[in-house]
Amino acid sequence: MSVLTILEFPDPRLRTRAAPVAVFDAQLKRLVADMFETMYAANGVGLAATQVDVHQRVLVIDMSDERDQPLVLVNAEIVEKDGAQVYQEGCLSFPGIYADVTRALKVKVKAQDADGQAFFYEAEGPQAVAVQHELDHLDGKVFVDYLSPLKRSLLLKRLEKQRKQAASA
Ligand code: GNR
Ligand code: NI
Repeated sequence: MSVLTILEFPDPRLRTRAAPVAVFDAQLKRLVADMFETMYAANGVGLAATQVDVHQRVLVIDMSDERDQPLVLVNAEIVEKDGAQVYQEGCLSFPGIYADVTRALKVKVKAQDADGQAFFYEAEGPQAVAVQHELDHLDGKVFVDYLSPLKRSLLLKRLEKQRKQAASA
């Protein structure tokens, strides 16, 4: 297993739309294992393959405090959504930047596991936020896309400033 490099905004590769997984082979299982290792190493609650420059519809989530509830969704599609919630989001591709985003409160997804077995998964609250945030990455979308232009430019300036400070420290 390996910790992979996470692409950071404004890397244009984050705008790539991922293709469906067609072959459920050892290479896919290796990708999933590496994505979990990368997510845990970065203390993230989710990771989309897009963020590690693999443009296939694979996402991993673990919202548990104990970091022992790995969930992998391959070729996930939202089939139902309900309600709304505002949640303060962060993203491993925007280190140190947080902003409130409004999303559905509940989602039901149809997905496949790493063996290609289809299943339904229902999430509510923070879990539902994570699923929607990761699915957006697979479509080349990031959380700051939901903000007003003013708020977005403020946060992106802050990101630049933090990077400069980190580089000179
Ligand atoms: O680690 C993460 N935390 C987080 C917090 C609030 C809302 C969404 C997230 S996902 C993020 C990891 C990440 O960037 N996944 O794409
Ligand atoms: Ni993210």
